[in-house]
Amino acid sequence: MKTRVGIVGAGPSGLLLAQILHNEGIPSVIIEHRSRDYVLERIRAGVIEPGAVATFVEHGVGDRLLCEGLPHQEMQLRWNGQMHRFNQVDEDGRQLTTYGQSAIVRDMIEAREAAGLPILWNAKVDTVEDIEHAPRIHFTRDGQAQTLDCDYVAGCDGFWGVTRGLIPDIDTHMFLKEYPFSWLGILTQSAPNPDKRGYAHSLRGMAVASSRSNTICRHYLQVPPETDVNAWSDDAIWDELDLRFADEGGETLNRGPILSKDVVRLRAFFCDRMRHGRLFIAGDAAHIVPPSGAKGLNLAVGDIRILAEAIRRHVTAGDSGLIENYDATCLQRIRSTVHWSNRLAQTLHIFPGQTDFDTQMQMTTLNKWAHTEAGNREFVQSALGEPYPV
Ligand code: RFL
Repeated sequence: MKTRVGIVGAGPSGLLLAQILHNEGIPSVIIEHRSRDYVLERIRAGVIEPGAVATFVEHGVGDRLLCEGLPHQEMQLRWNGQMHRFNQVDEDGRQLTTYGQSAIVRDMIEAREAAGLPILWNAKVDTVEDIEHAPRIHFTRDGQAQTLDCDYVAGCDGFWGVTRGLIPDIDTHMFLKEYPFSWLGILTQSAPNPDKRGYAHSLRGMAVASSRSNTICRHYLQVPPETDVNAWSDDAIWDELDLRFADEGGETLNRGPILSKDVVRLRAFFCDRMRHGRLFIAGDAAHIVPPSGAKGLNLAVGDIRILAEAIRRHVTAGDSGLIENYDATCLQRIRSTVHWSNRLAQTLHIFPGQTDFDTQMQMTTLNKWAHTEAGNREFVQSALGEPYPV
């Protein structure tokens, strides 16, 4: 098999890259380890920056997002048992949109299938040879070893993928932080509470209440890192959410059947080398941010815009400028987004051994974001995301 761009992974990064390349008339093949159903059912991101929404719309996969996405004009953050409303619309009217990542992934898979373009499901990439000159991707499908020859390889295979490890000395280019806690997440069939949303800073640990639609919610609890999801009964999860969201009004969260439960470890990492020869890594393969910032998918969109444009310039005009500057261009946005996400995580969570002094410092930051003009502007701009360089 042969193509122009071999894409490893059918997550949001790989699918968006394939879509943009297709619109530019550049052929690609996506190789995905998991089944179509597995990829469609993976529950993840929900908060999308205006620049990412515009990117999906511009490339023909944003119609449903525009119709069904929920505008997100304010965020609620509570501490000391009091709710504070944060404006999330800037002076140009830009705002965030809530739309599940699985819905975006579905929209992009359906667009690709409607165009009759290839996604190889259940195909695990093992390695890539001759990365510097004529890349050949080796993968296993249905127990059979196969290869794909291409001019460029896009490593869109997430944090646990193989492509990052193909960049020489990558360990010395990686910056990693493991947070001393996890998030226990639940997907529930329940109506959102208009005044019990957003983040709760509580001495019991942070909590999040968010909605996917008018009948489906996604809530999280900060829990110790090695938490067994089965150790928490459904009632215990609801009770703990209510304790962390407690305020004077006494309102509790609307309860309903818990459709799924999971625990994710919080970490942040990025690497300052994202390219080797004709291999480029993007999205979660190159960086992870703690989910409190809701930035992972949005960062991936930034990388993919740059990568697609770099390949387009090289293919159509032989211009290798952006290819050579791929990591430096991506890193401008990555560094500041990792910085913001880490700051938010440090301010919202309760850390082991946290003292009253530490808690006072967190509240000073929260008060500044909520109640000063400069603090609020910083908060809104960081939440809405920086402009894309390309
Ligand atoms: P993905 O989504 O991990 O996809 C990688 C794909 O590569 C496949 N793969 C392979 N395929 C072939 N061969 C191999 N050897 C392979 N190894 C792996 C995998 O099966 C998979 O299909 O990475 P991608 O595309 O870069 O997308 C990144 C986003 O998924 C991620 O950043 C977001 O989900 C992060 N995130 C959020 N981002 C936001 O922008 N807004 C949010 O509100 C938001 N909420 C979240 C989140 C992530 C969360 N978790 C999972 C910690 C909430 C949570 C709880």
